[in-house]
Amino acid sequence: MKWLRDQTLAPIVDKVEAGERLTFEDGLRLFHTRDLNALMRLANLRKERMHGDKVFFVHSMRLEFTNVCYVGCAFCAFAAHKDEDRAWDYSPDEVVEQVRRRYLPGITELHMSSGHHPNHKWEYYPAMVRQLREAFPDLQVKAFTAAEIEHLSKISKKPTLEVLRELKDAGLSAMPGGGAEIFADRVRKQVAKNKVKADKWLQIHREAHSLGMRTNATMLYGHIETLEERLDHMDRLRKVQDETGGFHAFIPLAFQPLGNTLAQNLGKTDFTTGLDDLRNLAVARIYLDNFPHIKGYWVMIGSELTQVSLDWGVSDIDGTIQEEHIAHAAGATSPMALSEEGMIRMIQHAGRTPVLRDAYYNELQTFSMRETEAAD
Ligand code: V47
Repeated sequence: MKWLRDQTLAPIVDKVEAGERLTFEDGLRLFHTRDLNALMRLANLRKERMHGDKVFFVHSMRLEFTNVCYVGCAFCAFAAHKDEDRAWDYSPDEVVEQVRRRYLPGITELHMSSGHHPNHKWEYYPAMVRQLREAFPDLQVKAFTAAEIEHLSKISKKPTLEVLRELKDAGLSAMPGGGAEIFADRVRKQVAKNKVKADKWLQIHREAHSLGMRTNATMLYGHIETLEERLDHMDRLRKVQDETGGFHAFIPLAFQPLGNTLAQNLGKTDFTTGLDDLRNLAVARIYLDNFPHIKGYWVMIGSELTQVSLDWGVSDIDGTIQEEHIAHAAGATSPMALSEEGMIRMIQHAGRTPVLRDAYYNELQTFSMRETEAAD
C-alpha cells in the first residue's frame, strides 16, 4: 500500500476495507499512529459506506431548566449553588414559557439537560415533559441524561426502568448522551466521583433501549484520561450497542478548561488541539462500527473544525441550538447558535449533502448541490 506511511496499519486497512471489526489493539494502534492521512481515509471509508456523502443536522433548541446542582463534578463550570446570584431554576410553566419565547418555526428537537437539583420532587419532571408536549405537540423532547435518571430514581424511590417508563409515557422522545464522562474508574473517581457509576450509566441506556427509546452516548476527553481509557470507553459502548442497537450517535465532548476545579487543579487552561479532536472522531468512527453516527459537536470544537471533521468520519453535526450554557460556562468560544442556512452552507462547502433530520433521525429534507447553487 503505497499511500500508507505507517506500514504497521496495513492489517487494519485490510479489515476496514473488508468491513470487519477492529480489536482493542487495533484501536490503540490507530490512536498512536502518526499517519493521520491514513486515519482520515479509513474513517471516511467507514462513514461513506454507511451514509455516502450525507451529513445530518437538526433544527433544535437547547434549554437547561436549572443550573442548580449538588454533584460537584470537577470539570463543570455550569453548576451553581441554589443561593448564588447566577443560579436559575424554572418551574414547568416557566420552561414552557422559555420555549415559547425562543420558538422558531421548523424546530423539531428540544434538547434539555440540567443539574441534579436538591429540592425538586419527582412529580416536577414528568409534569414538565407533559406540559411541553401539550403546548408544543410537534416538539420532540430529548432530555435527561442517565446521570439525571439515576437522580430521579433516588428522589422518587422508583427503579430507573420505572422512571424511564413514566417519562416516556409523559412524552419523552429520546435521551441525550451526557453524564458518561470517562467510564474508567481511575478517571471517574477524580472527575465525577459523586455521579452515576459507569455500569449504572450503561444499564440505564440498556433500559431505555428496552423501552424502545433511542439514546446517545458522549465521552468527555482532553483532561486526565489516557488514550487507552478513551478506547476502553468506546469499547464498553460498542458492547452495549451489540446487545441493544439503541444508540443513535456517539459524541466526543472536548474538555472546555475554564472556570472549573479540574482545570485549576491541573493548572491547565489549554483547549484540546484540532488534530486530537479529529483523531478522536476518526478512531471513534472506525472502532464503533455498530454506531450509526459519530457527531461533531460544533459548540465544543468550533464550527470551522466541525466542517473539517466531515472528512474524518463525522456524519452528524447536531443542531442550531439557539442557546447553550454548559460549554460556554467553561470557556467555549463558539457562538451560542448557528442558523439553519449556516449549517447547510457549512456542509455543502465541504462537498457533502446536508440532510435535515429530527430527533428520531427521520430524514426531513435533503439539500442537493443544485439547490445551493440556486440559493447562493
Ligand atoms: O453531561 C460538562 C459535559 C455534557 C464540560 O446527546 C463538559 O445529542 C466539556 O451531553 N467540557 C452535556 N464537556 C452536553 C451533552 C451533549 C452535548 C451535545 C449533544 C448531546 C446529545 C449531548 O457536557 C455533560 C458533561 O459530560 N461537560 N462540562 C466541560 N467543561
